Amino acid sequence: MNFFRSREKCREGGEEQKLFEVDAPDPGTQDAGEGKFMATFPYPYMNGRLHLGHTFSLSKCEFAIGYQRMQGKRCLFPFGLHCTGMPIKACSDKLKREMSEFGYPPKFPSEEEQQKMKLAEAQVPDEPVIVDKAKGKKTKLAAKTGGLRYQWQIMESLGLSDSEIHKFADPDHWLSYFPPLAKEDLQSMGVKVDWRRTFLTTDVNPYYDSFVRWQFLRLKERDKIKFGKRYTIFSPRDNQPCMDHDRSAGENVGPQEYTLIKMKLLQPYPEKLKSLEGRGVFLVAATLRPETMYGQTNCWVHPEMKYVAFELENGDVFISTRRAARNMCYQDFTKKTGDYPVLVELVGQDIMGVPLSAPLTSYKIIYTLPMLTIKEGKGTGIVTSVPSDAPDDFAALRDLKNKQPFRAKYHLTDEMVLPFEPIPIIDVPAFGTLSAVTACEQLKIKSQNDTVKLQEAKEKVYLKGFYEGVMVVDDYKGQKVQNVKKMIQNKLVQQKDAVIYMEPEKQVISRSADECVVALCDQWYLDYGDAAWKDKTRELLSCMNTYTEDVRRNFESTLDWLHEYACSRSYGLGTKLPWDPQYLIESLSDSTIYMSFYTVAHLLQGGVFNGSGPSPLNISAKQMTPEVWDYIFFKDQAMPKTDIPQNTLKKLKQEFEFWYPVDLRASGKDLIPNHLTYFLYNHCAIWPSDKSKWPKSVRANGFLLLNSEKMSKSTGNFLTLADALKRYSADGMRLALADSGDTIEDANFVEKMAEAGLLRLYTFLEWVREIVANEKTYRTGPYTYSDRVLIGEKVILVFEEEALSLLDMFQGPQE
Ligand code: ANZ
Repeated sequence: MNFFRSREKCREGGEEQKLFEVDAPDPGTQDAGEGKFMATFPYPYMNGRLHLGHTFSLSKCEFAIGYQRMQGKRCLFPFGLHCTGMPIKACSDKLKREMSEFGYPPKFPSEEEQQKMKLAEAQVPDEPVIVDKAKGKKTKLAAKTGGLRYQWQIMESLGLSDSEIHKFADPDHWLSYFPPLAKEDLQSMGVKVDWRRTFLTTDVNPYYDSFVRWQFLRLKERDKIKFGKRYTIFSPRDNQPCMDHDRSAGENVGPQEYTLIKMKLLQPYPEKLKSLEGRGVFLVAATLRPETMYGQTNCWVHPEMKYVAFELENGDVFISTRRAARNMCYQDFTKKTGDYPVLVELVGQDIMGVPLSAPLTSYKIIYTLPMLTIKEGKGTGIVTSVPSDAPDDFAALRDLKNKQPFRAKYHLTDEMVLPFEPIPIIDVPAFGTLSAVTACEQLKIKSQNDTVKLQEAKEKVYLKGFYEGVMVVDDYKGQKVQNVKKMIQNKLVQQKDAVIYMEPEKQVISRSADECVVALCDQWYLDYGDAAWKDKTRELLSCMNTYTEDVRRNFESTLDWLHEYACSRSYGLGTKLPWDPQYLIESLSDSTIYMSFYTVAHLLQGGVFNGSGPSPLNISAKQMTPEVWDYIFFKDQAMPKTDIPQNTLKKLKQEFEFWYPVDLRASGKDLIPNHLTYFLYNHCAIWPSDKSKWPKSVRANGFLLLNSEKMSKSTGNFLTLADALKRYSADGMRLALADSGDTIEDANFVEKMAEAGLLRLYTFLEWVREIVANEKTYRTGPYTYSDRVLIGEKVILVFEEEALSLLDMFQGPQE
């Protein structure tokens, strides 16, 4: 009985695989099927084995393909493997460094020594480490921070021996090692994949490489790719932009813009700053509310926080935290990018009670005063105070006014504090012209330590202030806050009283364990902010099935904020930009329309991952010119000039025409704000007027929990695909996957479910074996009435409408 042969047996015979090798029907032949269905899963990154999380998402394609096949459709499930980007190269470089420093096999310092080194490193968290690839010394820091483990030890934990590990110092080794394992694991799971179409990305595969170059040439011609200085999340250690895939923390975090208010230090300079006499020295405060600068009464510094006075390009001096200075030196503030010359190191108390001149406020002189809730990780650590509109500021100023000992503690005189009253600048309906004061009174806030109530007060007044607030200061009397915010910011910048400053919205850590900054970088970028392109993508979204409204809303909100996206980089693996080959195309940019490559991959590249086998249609990668790709992918193209025979070209085009568009793309929901949105954008850019090539549906699932807990390598609650197969067999695992969950909420793989499923299958198999073995002992002869009822019922269940006509076939000999 064929049905019960094991997957292994089928695989050995090659039957199962061949079953899923599907081509477009020959032209002119009547296709008996009910149409076609193509499902794709984002090709996984080849720096390790596939795990159960991958398996869960790809099972959505697998099950859809199974279902659609039963509907009689011609179904295609192709499966590529991604190698583009930084991590593989970064890991192989780490191995190289570890071997050069610790020998082969490496003798690492003991845990205790590592701990000490880590502590020593932690002393200088803000020091930028310049990566000098030629010299091993400085870069070795990169290999060690962020955990005690060395790359070598990580490889050991994958079960690799020393003699194998050293080979991974060559990035190409990763590309020959992991892809066959991915394929083997997936085959053991029995996925319905057409393996002839599998490929690797990067220039190790000249066919894919040529395809991506074609895509980028066309994007550039269509003005989708631009060049210029952009604010980008950047890793000083790696000396290049740090995109989502290259981060160990801070996914989807972008640059946050602040207005940096320059508060000029007045004479006499404090002791510590005497050496700067004669220079323009500014305390700089980061604010999101430039329109409130009319109401400044003082400037906050944290008495114990460390600050630096550093030199700007024009010779002026700024005072801020090191962290902020490090950001500024990548934004053209200082003479040399990446360098902020520190003139004086300070703590807050060194600059307490100093006189300042601040822009727009009616107080000619204001003073620095202490605030203990200033955060080190935000802005510059210097905060301007607007007690009329900021509850925190009002509470802190009132504390100082009410408590003489508090003033004395920080050596402040009464004149620095007592004369300063909140200035009415904005009228907020229901709160009046001193909204922060009103809110603090209403909530009975006693001091700056009432943090919970202060938070509530801020929530109350900020939103209302922004949407409904009206200016009362002379310059902008009667105008809405919303409308003047940008105008006032521009005015401050033009008067040189403020500058624009950027920093990551939240902390971003690169995979090389570096805290990232925002840098102005010359780069090629995809202009996802372009209004026309965005509108087209919205149009695509409106005709696409997202299965749930959640997913659609998620796409919509991404479209609202998405802007330029840097697509070039200088380190890693990938395809070179055709017109500027010093750059590589990064991993979220070479992965947007590659599903179209699947339709022809098996005809171009030999059945080997990187296309190094003989080409089935005898086409070399060199022959795949941009015009040939145009012919395959675009409607109504004339035959290109090429020595590829016309029939061969037609065959390629026909495969594409038959399989495209993608009917289903399934992935984790975390890819909606990046990969999946880029996927939509790029389909619009490449096929702007041929909607028949636009994706039909995207299905996004939640994360997979394992036995109701987060999957994590570090806690051990983790299963690779190979582990799961070993434990539960393909069928046990597949049953539990199907049962894990179907929505955008987190799904749950329950091991008991897999075991129970396996047991039930086993019992069923035993029962069948028994029945088959005892076949001889059963009643034979003509069908009884009951036999026919039973058969009839089965047929109805299986075929429903067609049942009646089919019943004739089961008449059998009459009683
Ligand atoms: C003037 C102002 C007026 C402010 C006003 C607020 C309201 P979010 O929105 O959380 O990003 N700030 C800046 N750096 C800070 C730091 N290191 N620690 C604590 N507070 C800091 O906060 C931005 C606002 O928080 C900034 O805008 C600044 O106060 C303060 F009616 O400036 B604001």
